[in-house]
Amino acid sequence: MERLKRIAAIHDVSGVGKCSLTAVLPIISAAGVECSVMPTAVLSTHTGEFKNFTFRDLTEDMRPMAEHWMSEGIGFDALYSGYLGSPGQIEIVRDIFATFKKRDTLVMVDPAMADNGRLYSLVKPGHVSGMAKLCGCADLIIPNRTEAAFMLGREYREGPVAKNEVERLLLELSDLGAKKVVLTGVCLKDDEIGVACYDAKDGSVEYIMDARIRGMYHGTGDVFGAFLLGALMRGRVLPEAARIAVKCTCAAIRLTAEDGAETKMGVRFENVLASYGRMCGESAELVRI
Ligand code: PXL
Repeated sequence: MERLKRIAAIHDVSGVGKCSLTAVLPIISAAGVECSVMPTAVLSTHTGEFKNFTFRDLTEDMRPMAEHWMSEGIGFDALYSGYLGSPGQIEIVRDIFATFKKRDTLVMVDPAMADNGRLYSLVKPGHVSGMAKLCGCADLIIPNRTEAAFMLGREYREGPVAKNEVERLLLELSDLGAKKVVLTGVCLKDDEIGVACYDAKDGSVEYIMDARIRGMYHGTGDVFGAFLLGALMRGRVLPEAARIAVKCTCAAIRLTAEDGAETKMGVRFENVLASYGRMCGESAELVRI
């Protein structure tokens, strides 16, 4: 039997709204990969569109959790960070990467802090530069266009962008230190949305696009990141994993649009998990019961 891969997901728990760990955990599991978690905070909901949410900071627990994992000899095939509550947490995550990264460990950073031209409501000064530094410790980063603009000190413009502009962003993002970049929210034509994948090893750029559905759907960055990492852990190369992740994320958005649910409640990824599991798994791992 193939060894079960294990990743550590370092994100918050937003109780309602299907982002961060409530999305990452089921998706990574559906890929047939073990998902260990380090919750950075517990909130009643995510911070977008909801008001009066609770926020319990877990910064104090992060180093002791990592130390315990070390003392138990626990290792990970990938380390995946997402929404972090403060610049202090970003520093702790950098140390955790340095401690747990081995030769074959994939470090994936989603600098989850902004969307649609704006920083998330709790993001404070120092967060953007801290995230840019954290991206420098990663093998793969997956910013959206707003996060890319903030980290590079560039202006964010809505709507379609030219390929040469996307490719300049990819190069500058890679200069932060990560060899591989997947830029999300890329729109070349008005009716399409997708991602651009860059690999500094050979300079390759691949665009993976799907039909665009209008509206601002929450948690899509986290859902995409989890679909991507699960497929990577199951041996898919980056463009192939990105193709799976775009397909599954767009399918979940389409289902949400058809269902008419409030966009702040997150996307209907649940109905996509079975197909995703099939896309990730070789037949040998699809245990029939
Ligand atoms: O990555 C999305 C996300 C995760 N966690 C929290 C958030 C958001 C987006 O708003 O507020 C707490």
